[in-house]
Amino acid sequence: MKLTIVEYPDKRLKEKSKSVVKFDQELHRLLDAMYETMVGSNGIGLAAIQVGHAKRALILNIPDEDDEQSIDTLIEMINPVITQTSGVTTYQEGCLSVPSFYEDIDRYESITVNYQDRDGNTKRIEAYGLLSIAIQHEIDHLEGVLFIDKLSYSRRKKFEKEYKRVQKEKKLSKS
Ligand code: QAP
Ligand code: CO
Repeated sequence: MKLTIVEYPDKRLKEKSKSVVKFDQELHRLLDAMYETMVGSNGIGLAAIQVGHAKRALILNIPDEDDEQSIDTLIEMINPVITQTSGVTTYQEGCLSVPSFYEDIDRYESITVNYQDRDGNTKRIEAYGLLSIAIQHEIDHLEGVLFIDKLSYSRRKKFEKEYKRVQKEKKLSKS
């Protein structure tokens, strides 16, 4: 089932998500619905809070070297924890919860992440490139942090102005 994406400035995006303790059918249904929602919105990453569930769960679907995005490249992370970081990199990020806005954000270049899969099995991944950036972006969602929260004061002001203008235009085009 395709779910509704929570959009900024909805307060739910500031919530800190809770650890998952039950790896049951309810969790599996949520993850399946998140996948459908992400793919249907042309996203490459989605955290549970973006569909209104404050659970430490996220999914990623980064296209591979052949630029193929499919169920094969899907990664589901439950209760992820970054255990190692190195280097710094900058990437122009966007977010399904902040539509039509993109800004350069600094992230760690590579990270090691411990997490659980949908059945509760412990996993570890070493990530670099776009996958590393996407994981950091999604883990921020679990803490109630958006990429726009990382902007300098002046860029944030510019964002608020631009975003309000676009929201107004959207409303007008609907009425
Ligand atoms: C997070 O972002 C991310 O504004 C995932 O109109 C960001 O899937 C990972 C999207 C940067 C790695 C690098 C955004 C789709 C999708 C939009 C997304 C839009 C349509 C964003
Ligand atoms: Co996001």
